Amino acid sequence: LPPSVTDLRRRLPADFAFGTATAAYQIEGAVAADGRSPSIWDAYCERPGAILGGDTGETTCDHYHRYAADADLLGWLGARFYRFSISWPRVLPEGSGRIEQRGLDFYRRLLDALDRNGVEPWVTLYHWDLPQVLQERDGGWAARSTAEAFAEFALVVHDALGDRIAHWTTLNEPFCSAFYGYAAGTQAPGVVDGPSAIAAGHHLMLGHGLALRAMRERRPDHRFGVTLNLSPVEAATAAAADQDAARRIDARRNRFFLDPILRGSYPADMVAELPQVDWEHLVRPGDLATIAQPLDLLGVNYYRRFVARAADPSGASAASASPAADTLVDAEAPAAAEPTPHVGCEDVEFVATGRPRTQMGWEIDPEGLTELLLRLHRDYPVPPLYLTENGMAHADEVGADGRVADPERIAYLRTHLEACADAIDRGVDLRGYFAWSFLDNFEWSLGLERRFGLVHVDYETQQRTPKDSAYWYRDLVAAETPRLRGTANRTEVLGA
Ligand code: GBH
Repeated sequence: LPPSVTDLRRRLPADFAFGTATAAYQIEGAVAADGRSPSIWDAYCERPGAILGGDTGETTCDHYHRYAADADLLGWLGARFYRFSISWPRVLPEGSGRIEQRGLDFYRRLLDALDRNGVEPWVTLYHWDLPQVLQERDGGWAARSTAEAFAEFALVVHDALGDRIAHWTTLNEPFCSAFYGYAAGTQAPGVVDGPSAIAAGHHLMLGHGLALRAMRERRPDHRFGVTLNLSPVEAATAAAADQDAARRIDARRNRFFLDPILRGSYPADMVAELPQVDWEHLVRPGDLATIAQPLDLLGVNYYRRFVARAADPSGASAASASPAADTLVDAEAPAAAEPTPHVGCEDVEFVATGRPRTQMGWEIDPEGLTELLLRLHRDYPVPPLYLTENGMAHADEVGADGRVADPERIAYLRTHLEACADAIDRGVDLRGYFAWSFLDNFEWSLGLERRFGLVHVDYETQQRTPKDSAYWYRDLVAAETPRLRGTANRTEVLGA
C-alpha cells in the first residue's frame, strides 16, 4: 500500500517549499498582444514539420487572458510557490532598448492575482523565448552581444517587478537552449552547428553571470540562482569504449554547466575533445569569474537517466550481439541519421533499461534523482538545492464522470518525492520541489499532445480540470503543514 500523504509529508522538512511550474511560451498564447514581438519559437513553429502535429504556441493555454482564474486555481492548489517565466519579447520587443510597458503590466497583474491567492512568485528570466530580432540580427546566443542584451533584460524586469519577487533564476536549462537549439536543431532556433552550440552555451552562462551580478548589486537580499537540467549518466557495460561514451555524455550534459558555474572552469576533457572550437577567442579573460558568481540557490530539473554505449560502426553492439531496435531509446536521442545534441559524441547511443516509460518515452527512474542529488552534494560546492522541475507526461483525458484519473502521475510524484527525502536523509540540502507542470501546455517540438499538467487543459474550450494528481498534491502540501502558508518567506526577504 502506498504511504499516505501525511507519511510522505513527514519525511520532508517542515519548511520544505512546494510549488508548481510553467514557462511563458508554453502557456501564454497571445503572441501578438500588447506590442509583443516574435520570439525564436514563433519563428521555429513556422517551419514545416518542426512541431509534432503542426501545433504552435499561438494560443496554447491562453494564460495571457486567463491568468486571474489560473491564479485562483493555484490558490486552490495551495502550493506556496509558483515558478513562471517572463517573456523577453513582451518586455523588450526590440531585444534591447525600448521597454514595452504593457508587457510589464501583464506580469504586474499576474503578481497581484498570485498575491491575492497567497502564492509566492518564483521567476525564471529566460525560458527559451529569445526575441527573434536578436537571432536575425546577431545570431542569437551564438553571439556574445546576446549575453549583454540578456543582462539588460534581467535588470529591466528586476527594476520593474523586484519589489514583489524574492526568488530569481536567470536561465532555464541552458543545455537545451545551446545543444538542442544549435547542435541537434530540434529546438529553436534550429541551427545545426557544433561550435555554435558551444558558443551559445558559453554566452548563456556569461549572460547568467552578468545578470546575476547586476541584480544582486541592486538587491543583495534577494535570492538568485540558475536552473540546470541534469541527469545521471552511466555506461551500459564495463567495456572501456562504453565507459568513455558515458564520460563524454556526462561532460556535455552536466559538467559543461556545473564546472564553470560552481568552480569557474570548463571540463578539460571536453575542451580537449573539441579542437574545432576556438576556446581562446570564445572565453575571454574575466568570463569565468563572471560565470562563477556565488549562488543563493541552484535549481535542478530532473526527468531521467542516460545509459550510454559506444555504437559499433559495423552495426553490432560493443557489448553483445546486435540489439533489438526496442532496446535503444528514445525521443531525446535522435535516430542515427539525425544530428546529436551531444557535440563530439556522434558515435554514442543510449540503451533502455526496461523500466516503465512515460508518454515522452522516458524511463521512470526515481533512484536516478537520489543519485544525482548525492553526486551534486559530494562533488560540487553547491548552494541550497531546489528541484525546480519534475513530472511526467501522460495521455490524460477527461472521463465521462468529469474526472481525470492519473494514478500513474500520482505514483510518479510520490516516488520522486520519496527520492528527495532519501537524499535529504543522506545529508543533501534540498529545500523544495516544483511539479512540472501546473497546466498541460505546449511541449515545444512535441506540441500539445504531451500532457505534463496537474491540471488538464481542453484546448478547444480552454476548460481547466484538476486531475486526480492535483487533488493529491493539494492534500500533500496541506498535510501537517507546521506553519502558516503564504507570505512568511517573502516577508523575511522583502521586509514587508
Ligand atoms: C524541460 O525540458 C523544460 O524546462 C520544460 O519547458 C519542458 O516542458 C519539460 O522539461 C518537459 O520536457 O525535440 O526530440 O529533441 C526537459 C528536456 C529537452 C525535453 C528537449 C524535450 C526535446 C526532444 N527537454 N527535448 S526533441
